[in-house]
Order: sequence, then structure tokens, then C-alpha cells
Amino acid sequence: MIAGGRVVAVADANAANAAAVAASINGDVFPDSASLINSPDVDAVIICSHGPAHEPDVLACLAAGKPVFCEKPLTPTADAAARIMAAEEAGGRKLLTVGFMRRFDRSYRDMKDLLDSGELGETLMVHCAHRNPTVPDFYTWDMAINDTAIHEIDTMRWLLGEEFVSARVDKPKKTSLRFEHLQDPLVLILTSESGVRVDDEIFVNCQFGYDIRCEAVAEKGTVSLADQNVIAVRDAHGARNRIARDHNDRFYGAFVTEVQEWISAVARGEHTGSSAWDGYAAAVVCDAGVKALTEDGEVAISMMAKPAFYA
Ligand code: ISE
Repeated sequence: MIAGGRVVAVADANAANAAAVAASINGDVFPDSASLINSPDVDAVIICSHGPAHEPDVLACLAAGKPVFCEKPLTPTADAAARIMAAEEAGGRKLLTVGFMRRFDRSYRDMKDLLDSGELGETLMVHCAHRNPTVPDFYTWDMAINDTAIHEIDTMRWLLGEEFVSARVDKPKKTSLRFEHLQDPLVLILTSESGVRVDDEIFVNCQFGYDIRCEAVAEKGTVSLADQNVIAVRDAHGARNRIARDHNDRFYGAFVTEVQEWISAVARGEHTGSSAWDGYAAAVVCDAGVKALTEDGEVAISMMAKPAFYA
């Protein structure tokens, strides 16, 4: 399915899991990530651990001069992402791609093409919804922003081609169907440099499915993601669409395209996808969003100037 690359080795904090995956692909298993990253048999690295574990492994890949694809979020804090940017710039070559896979989804790409063409005039507002059927027990209150809304934060920066300057969180009536510690649902409201208003409904215990919506309102028209079903059913219960179960179901094509484009770029010695700057910028917006979760009103977002290296 994916051409031009092969998984040759695996490392994981859970040695039994690593051994099982390595056996299934006939690859090597390493006792830790550092030895895998520095192996001469490894040309490039994909990091799929959780956010707090990323920084040392990304830095080790940069030190080894190896292209690295790191799952989102790049780091849990903007400071950590800034350290990664500094290390990458010191090495003089863009080696890091952050796994913001929605940029590879066909419908978001078509939406961006239409908005960029100018046919609908300037974009004024974007309405998003990000609904998960449920979330696991380890899902903490801040993850609504830095694990879930981070997808819209990155996708909206990319779609609009500008940064956000303020964040606010509206906290409606909570669902009784899941953990008390969560503000669920919530609405994250972001304002961009030019004044575009983005609202993002985050509802991670909606029960019924994985439901991703996005509608951009421009001066002369609107454009939205089409319904995400692949089949339509008509029967005695009526006419309905199948609802995606989870992010793998909804974004399967985007995940495949993302990894394929990365492998092809690595083979050409080029960089593709989101950069360390995108990881940093998303982390800064998340920090403001998390702050807005515990405070009323607007939280200002302030980013460092974009280094010329990432221009
Ligand atoms: C998860 O980590 C993801 O990346 C999913 O796309 C998102 O829908 C979910 O809320 C996150 O927890």
C-alpha cells in the first residue's frame, strides 16, 4: 500500500508489544529508542508515542541527522517545541515533519483550494465541530484542547494561512454521560490576525460516532466538508448515512497519503508536511486554549517571530 519504504525495526516502552510488532513485520526489535535511532540500518524514524515522550526522541533523530516524522502533538508545551526548532535550525536542515494528518484529507484540501482561488472572496468565519463517541479513562480535562482541538488549530492555521491572536472557551451545559472532570462539550473560539473568527465545538462523548464538520463562510458563499459517509442506506427505518466510528475510520485516506508523501519526500531528500514551526505554533495556541478553559474571557496569544529558517 505504501511504496518506497519498509519498517525495519521497532522500539517501545512495552518490550512485549515491540517484540510482537517486530515479529509481525520480520523486523528487528531494539531495547530503547536511542539505539534504534542510531542504528545504521535505520534511514528515517516515525515516532508514535504520546506527546510528553516526544522531545528526547526528536532531538536524538535531529542529532543523528535522520528525517523524523512525529505524531501530534509535537510537545505538550511551546517551550519544548521551541527547543526542537532551535536544535533543527542549528543542524541547518529541515528534518522534522509533524503528523497533522488532516492537511492530507481530500475534502479539506479541496476546501482550501477553493478558498485560495478567491472565487468566494475573503473568508470571514469558520464553524467546526469535532465529536468523538467516547474517550478513554486516561483522557484529562486539558486534552480537549491539546489532544483533540489541536487538529482544528493546525488545520485552521493552514486553511487560513495566518496565525491566531486570541482564544476563548465557552462552556455550555455538560453531558451527564461521561467523566465529571471534563468540560464536555465546549466551544473554543479563536480569532486570527485578520479577524477571522473560528468556532470549534469539541464534544468527546457524543455517543453516536466520529463526526467532523467544517464550514467556512466567505464573502460570496460558503464551503463545507461533505458528509463523511461512504455509503447511503435506504430501508424500512428511512434514509441514512453510515457514521464514521473513529479517526482511523474517518481519516484512513489522509493517514495513508500523509505517510506516503513523507516517505517519497525523504527519498528525494526533501521536507514535506507540517514543520517544527507548525508544532510550535499549535502548542502556543493550545497553551492559550487550556488557559481559557480555566478563565473567563479572551486569552491573548503571543508567538515568537517566525524564524527565517521556517519561512
Ligand atoms: C486523538 O488523539 C486524535 O488524534 C483524534 O483524531 C481525536 O479525534 C481525539 O479526540 C484525540 O484524542
